[in-house]
Amino acid sequence: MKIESGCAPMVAAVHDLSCVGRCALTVVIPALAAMGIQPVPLPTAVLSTHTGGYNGMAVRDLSGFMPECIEHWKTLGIRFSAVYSGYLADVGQVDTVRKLIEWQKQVSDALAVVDPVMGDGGKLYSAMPKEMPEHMLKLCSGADVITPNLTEASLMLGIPYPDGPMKTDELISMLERFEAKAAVLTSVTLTDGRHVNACRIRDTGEIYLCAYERIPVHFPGTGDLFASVLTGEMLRGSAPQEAMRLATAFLERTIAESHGCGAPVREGVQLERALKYLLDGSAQNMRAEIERIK
Ligand code: PXL
Repeated sequence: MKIESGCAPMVAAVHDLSCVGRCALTVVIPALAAMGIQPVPLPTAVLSTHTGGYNGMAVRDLSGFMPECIEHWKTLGIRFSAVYSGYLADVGQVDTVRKLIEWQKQVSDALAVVDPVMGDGGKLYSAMPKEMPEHMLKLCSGADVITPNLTEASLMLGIPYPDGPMKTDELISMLERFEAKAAVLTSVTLTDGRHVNACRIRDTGEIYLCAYERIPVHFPGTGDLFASVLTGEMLRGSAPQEAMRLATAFLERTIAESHGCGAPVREGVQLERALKYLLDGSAQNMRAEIERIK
């Protein structure tokens, strides 16, 4: 899908609004906007902070608000170029997103990007309902692009989280179990020592790897930022593997520049400094190699 006219394409961004900690809508909105895309948020919940590294959050689940919001949009005849979902606060929201995608596929052939945000480090996020993975898997099956990390992929497929580096064959068979048109799996360590993101194109069976230098610090929100840049780049007309390459290069740089800046890790990456790379297009020139392995 190309950006054809001077008008910015609209993306329905279905994520939570975590006030503190730079994740979900607080990174999705600026990243998409910097790439020339109008983000239209559909908030799934409002939280005083994200749930990784803070306790005692104030939370409002917006499951009731979401369908009302969509009903209003229907009366306005809004057309999105993409529906892009992330953290859902309750299993009932999965159905709301499914219906939003169905509607937008009908009226504007929207791209459906599902980032099945549920966990990291082999575990579900603390506030995530235990039964979310099975529901999220169904949502992923109907998507054009999915972007699970290794934890989320393992949870959805009902297999143990790999406790060490993976063989390429294991990675391939994992990717082949997803039904989405393109599956982008993030944060994989291979037995040859490389850290990679991987992408499989369902219809051709092609699989691509993009290696990056891993810094041993885990900033929250990096998955959200990755999926946002990938979505933005696909709306500029790039293939999933090329969008993965750009998102990988941008995240590698952003994490490197955020590391050691002195701010607490739980507050996320220094996005305010990195946004310029998306605004001026220099992220496009950042080096990252893609390798086709199948
Ligand atoms: O970055 C993923 C994310 C999104 N939303 C909430 C979270 C997290 C990760 O911890 O807690 C509320």
